[in-house]
Amino acid sequence: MEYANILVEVQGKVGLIRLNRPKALNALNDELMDELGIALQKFDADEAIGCIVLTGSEKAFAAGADIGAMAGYSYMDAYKGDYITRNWEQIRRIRKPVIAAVAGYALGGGCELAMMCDFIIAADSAKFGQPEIKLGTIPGAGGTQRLPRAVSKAKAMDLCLTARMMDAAEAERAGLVSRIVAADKLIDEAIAAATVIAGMSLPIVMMVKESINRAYESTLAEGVQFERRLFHSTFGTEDQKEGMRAFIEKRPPNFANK
Ligand code: CO8
Repeated sequence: MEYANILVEVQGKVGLIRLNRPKALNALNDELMDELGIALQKFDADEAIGCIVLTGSEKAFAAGADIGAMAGYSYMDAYKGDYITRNWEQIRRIRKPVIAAVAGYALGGGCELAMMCDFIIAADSAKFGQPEIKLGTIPGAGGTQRLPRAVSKAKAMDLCLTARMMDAAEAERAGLVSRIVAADKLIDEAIAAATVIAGMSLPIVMMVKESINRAYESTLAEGVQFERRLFHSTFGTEDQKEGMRAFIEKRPPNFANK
């Protein structure tokens, strides 16, 4: 399929999606989000893909939802048409891991999109923020919900109320990003991390993702119980047999993804 707002390629077992509206710093409009949803779904369904990387340009992961597209909306436009918001949840339905590789601006909806991914690798040039308050609106894709879970209430309040940007070092200290890499190595490092993941057993990878995400939706006791049941279920897979046998035989595992 031809996309107008994203670029899609495959590197080994990794699906790479680049947001590609350079003139608007990858501002996120419905067309882009529709294409992103389709590309993510295709990689999720593709047995040759084990992990997905989502990135932007050197200057911007994404500078937010498209302000020009939504500036004139009435309440009824936004509510009835579900414009802007209708296709943002697609990424949460993806069962394979999605890594956000962020360089430059990740603002507003761009920061929210990065936070919807499973983890964020940041270039040293990355800047995160929720500046919606300056536009007379508030974050609408989880900024007030995922940010406090990721970085604490204090920092989330600070960012959302002052609209200031947080650089990569602060974002790593705060726990928003898992690692920082040199900007010119961002894609290589993200692909390398994704390739490591894609070399694991896919069903077990999916269980890890499901179980960690459950931590956000349950009490600790429920989450631990959920994890225990998934742990037990791994003993019904061929890959657990292969993984443990390979360890005992002092060789790398060769997972069958079963
Ligand atoms: N929307 C539309 N166009 C944008 C956006 C945007 N968010 N950001 C930048 N652009 C455009 C600019 O208008 C400009 O276009 P043009 O050249 O035609 O004038 C081009 O990109 C380059 O931008 P600048 O000239 O401003 O570049 P600078 O390097 O001077 O500044 C900044 C870069 C600081 C990133 C600046 O562009 C900026 O502040 N952008 C807006 C950031 C922002 O406010 N983001 C939040 C948007 S609201 C939002 O995201 C709500 C999310 C709700 C999601 C709900 C879905 C479920």
